[in-house]
Amino acid sequence: GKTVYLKDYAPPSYIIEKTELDVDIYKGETFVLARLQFQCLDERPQALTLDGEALELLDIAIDGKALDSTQYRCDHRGLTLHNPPERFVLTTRVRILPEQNTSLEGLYRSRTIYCTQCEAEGFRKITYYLDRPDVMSDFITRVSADKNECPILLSNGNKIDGGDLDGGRHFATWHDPHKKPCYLFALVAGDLAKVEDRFRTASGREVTLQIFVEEKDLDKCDHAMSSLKNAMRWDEQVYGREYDLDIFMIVAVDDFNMGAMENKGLNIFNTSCVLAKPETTTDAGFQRVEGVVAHEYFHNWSGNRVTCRDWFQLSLKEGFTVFRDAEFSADMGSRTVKRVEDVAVLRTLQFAEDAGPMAHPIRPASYMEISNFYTLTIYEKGAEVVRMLANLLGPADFRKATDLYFERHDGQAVTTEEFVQAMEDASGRDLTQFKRWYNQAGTPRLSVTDEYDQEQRRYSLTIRQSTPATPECAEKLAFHIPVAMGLLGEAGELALKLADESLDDLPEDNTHRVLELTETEQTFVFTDIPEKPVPSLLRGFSAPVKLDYQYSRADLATLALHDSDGFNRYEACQKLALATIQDAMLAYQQDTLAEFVPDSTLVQVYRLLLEDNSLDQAMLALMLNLPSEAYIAEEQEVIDPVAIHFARRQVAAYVGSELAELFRLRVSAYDPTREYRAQSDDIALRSMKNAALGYLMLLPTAEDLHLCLNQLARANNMTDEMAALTALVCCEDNTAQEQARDALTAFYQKWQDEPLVVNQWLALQARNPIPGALERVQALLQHPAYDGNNPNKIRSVISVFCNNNPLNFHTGTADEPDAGYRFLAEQILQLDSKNPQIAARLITPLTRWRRYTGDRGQAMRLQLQRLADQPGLSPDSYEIVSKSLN
Ligand code: DPP
Ligand code: ZN
Repeated sequence: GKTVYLKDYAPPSYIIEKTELDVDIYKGETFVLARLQFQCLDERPQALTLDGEALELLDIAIDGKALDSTQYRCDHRGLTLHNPPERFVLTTRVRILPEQNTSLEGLYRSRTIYCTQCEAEGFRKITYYLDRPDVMSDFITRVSADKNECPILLSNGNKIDGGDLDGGRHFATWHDPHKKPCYLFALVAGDLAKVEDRFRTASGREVTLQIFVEEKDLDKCDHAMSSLKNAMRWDEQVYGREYDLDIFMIVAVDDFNMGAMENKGLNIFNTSCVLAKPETTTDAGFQRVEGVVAHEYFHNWSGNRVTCRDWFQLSLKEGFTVFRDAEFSADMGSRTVKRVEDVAVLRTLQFAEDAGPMAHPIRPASYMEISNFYTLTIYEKGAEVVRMLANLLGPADFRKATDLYFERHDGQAVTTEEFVQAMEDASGRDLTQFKRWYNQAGTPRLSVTDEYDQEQRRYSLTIRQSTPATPECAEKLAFHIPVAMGLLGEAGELALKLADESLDDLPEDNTHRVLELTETEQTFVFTDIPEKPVPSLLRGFSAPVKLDYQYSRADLATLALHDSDGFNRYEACQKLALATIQDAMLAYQQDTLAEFVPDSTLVQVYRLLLEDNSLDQAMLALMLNLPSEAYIAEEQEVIDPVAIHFARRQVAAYVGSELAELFRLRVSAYDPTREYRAQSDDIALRSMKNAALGYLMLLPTAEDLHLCLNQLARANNMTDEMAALTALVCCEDNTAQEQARDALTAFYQKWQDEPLVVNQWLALQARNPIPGALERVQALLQHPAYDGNNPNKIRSVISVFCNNNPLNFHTGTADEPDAGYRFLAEQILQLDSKNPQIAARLITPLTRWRRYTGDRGQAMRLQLQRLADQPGLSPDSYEIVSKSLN
């Protein structure tokens, strides 16, 4: 593997002013004619190398004159022109094989549709080019294909020409008036149906909106379309950003490595992120469609109009755009719910990444394969860093700063430095220290201690920060960390005054402060505090850190029931549940789990919450949700997945039986024929009712089983149908198990023609914790519903089993405890030569081997070694394997 370093960045020696492509699609082969207008920027180099992979060069000419073999050189990485002129037109003609392209990068075929994926470095599989984001060009693309097979021909920008050709073929020509890097290029050809709508921008321009899908999916486009219009309006109102072309197109394809792609004017989506209707799509699915449609749309400004100079800057567009889409979703639904869901992902998956061998800062200093860096760190932690900036600046200055950023850099390819510079210039704040968030990896840990002085009525909080070593850096400098907080007393929130604040400066809401931690250790002193308070710390999860404070269970109950900050109420529940589960883990290790009775505080708190009618039901469901096995694992020094599973289950069963009456009320009070709406209050009702059902089905009575089967039979939407099926399938009760087998078969028969529903059916079985999962998963791989070339299917079965079924993945089979690890390695090896991007992603669970006890860790390591020893392993997989073994 060859490593690329940020410090080696050099601007391109040539730009490509104009790019003209003729893409002629035939059965089995496609011809790409490229005319590129090159212009040297400074001193003329001796050679110019263009990127190109898997291309068969047929013709090559400069300024119309064919080159002889002394004038260029071609290899498997690209094309080198010797002694190129200062300014010239390069014409190349290549042959490519989309039908055989299983990597799903470049031009490929998904079912009947030809489509492209160019980010990050896929364009080089279409033609020879300067495939780097700081080369921005004007694109004219002419596509031709058989008219019957491909009646729809699309590319970026506006359609400027089209018509029939000989031999039953036709063509369309598209021009994109905005200069763009080639990673934003897109082309689609196929037999597609469309839904069309219109949007009038704030300045009164009419934009045509089109969603292209296979005919059978026309009934699943409404939600994406309304989400798109909401996103367009929101970006005008919140960021002052208007859309800039006459047409905006979305195309749905079934085979896609990512969720979706923001190509200029022609977004290409994984069907899983665009299609939705109540019968086939869960509430989570609806919310995902809304979020991803908005995310890709928002990229039009944060990514396309202002793009990245190089791929080290990926978080410039991704972190910012995730922050934008999260705020959009918060405004469309429930803000606290959205925050809780995002933080849960961040601090299980991203924190684990930050503590593992692939840890990297949100602006990495090096990489081997850029597609391995589309990570939770770049996206989710990147978004947290933008969120901290937004909170430090406040709404008015943050808006000033983003306006400045967009205006100053419109049409440019820039770095994260320029983003922070705009924040500094607009606000006058010095963000020098804050910038360490961009360069240092690892999750900071805050240890908080406090002291109350009754006589002086002073309360002091001492906060220490430390960040563990990560592969790129052992010694960390102190971060600038905003800690939002308040203090709870007997009668409620206390008025706050820091010792160095003057009475005139006190904010209007005097019960809330943001402490800015900049030193390794700092003490904040509050005066005139009448009693020893319970501190509510890191409200709203104001920074991506771990926080330790020795709360008593009574303190946690106080916060869970009375904090004004919704996030911290949830957080207190999580901490309380975590402590209870940790007690149970201790019992497990001492072989006394069967007799273990949990501390009653948790159930007392849950009961009071359930009886509080004023609570948002979605928040209630989240507060009652025990920490996930992944989150519990993230909190363990050495991970014991078996203890975690059984301890968590024991606590869940206890909660379920103690509160059974209240849960039963929730389930039976719900009318399953109630009309489905994907609105947050309805989603909230369903989520609480289904959480209740989940608890009841841990140790179901005959009545509970009946409630579950009734819901399964009568549900008019996939959320309720899937919740009932899940509760049934994961229930260990013998009667339930018999019912579950029939229900799974019936469900498949009912939904076999809906691939996205079949994916959910596969995923449910892959994550079912009941012993025997590996055998079940192996059987699923032989099922007609499975397709080993389709990323969504691979994710639904293999990823879900290895990531979301820790008990079975880590215990294997009765005879072979390492069978899960070997299974994963075999799947990776099979996939690696076909689709290296997806293969490399599958490796993640094995990379965590150091966190597990001796035998397990070594068995995981052995499989990594097996991958490392494989001749011809892809660079993608090699990078992850080699870094993990180091
Ligand atoms: N498709 C990915 C995203 O939108 C990469 N840009 O985040
Ligand atoms: Zn993105």
